Amino acid sequence: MKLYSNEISSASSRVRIALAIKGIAPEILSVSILGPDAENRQRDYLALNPQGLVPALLTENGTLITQSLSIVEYLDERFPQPPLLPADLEARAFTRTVALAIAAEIHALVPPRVAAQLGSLGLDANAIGDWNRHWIREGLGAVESLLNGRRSGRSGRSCQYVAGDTPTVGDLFLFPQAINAERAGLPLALWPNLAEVVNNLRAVPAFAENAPAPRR
Ligand SMILES: N[C@@H](CCC(=O)N[C@@H](CS)C(=O)NCC(=O)O)C(=O)O
Repeated sequence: MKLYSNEISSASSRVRIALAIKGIAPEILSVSILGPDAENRQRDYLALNPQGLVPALLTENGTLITQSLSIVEYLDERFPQPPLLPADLEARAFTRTVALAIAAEIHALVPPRVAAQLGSLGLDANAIGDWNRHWIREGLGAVESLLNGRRSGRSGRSCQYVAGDTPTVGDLFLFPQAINAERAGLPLALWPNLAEVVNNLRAVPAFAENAPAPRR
């Protein structure tokens, strides 16, 4: 397998964490995503992945799988141990809810292509930073409420990670987004339940070693 990825990309980080948890090391092909010459917007990459995004996983059969949640679930079904989805049906739904609350409601509003478009409409770097912080703060505030309900809900006991005492897909999506929130100037102390989960994840090597790199 080959993974098209970028070191600063939080969506790529989700997949790299999943691969590390599974103990799989495909060839990693770096695709640049910033600036006018970004490789993800070049004809060659668009011919492979018409969405022009990373991550993308090329299987041994030559099939390209895009969208981080699809890639993570493909890896989980193909390499079932250790599982990235909880056995409990409601916990499975919950961890996917957290993943999508991040991928669809936060990340989709703050990637480089959105910043570039805002810039072309006249927003300066400060205004774009405010835009990013707004959506991250609002989105992670909602995730905090979800985690609060989950951790002190029906079972009455809190769990170490998003949906239990082993990391699941929601953790793969939460961790990179939380790291980027801190880098954008939003301290995790704003969200105590989320901060506790993220601090637990920092101690897991698969997470610590595959966090998105800072932008230079
Ligand atoms: N929903 C996609 C999002 C992928 C995505 O937006 N990736 C970013 C990097 S984190 C990217 O390729 N950005 C390029 C751009 O915005 O031009 C997924 O989960 O895989």
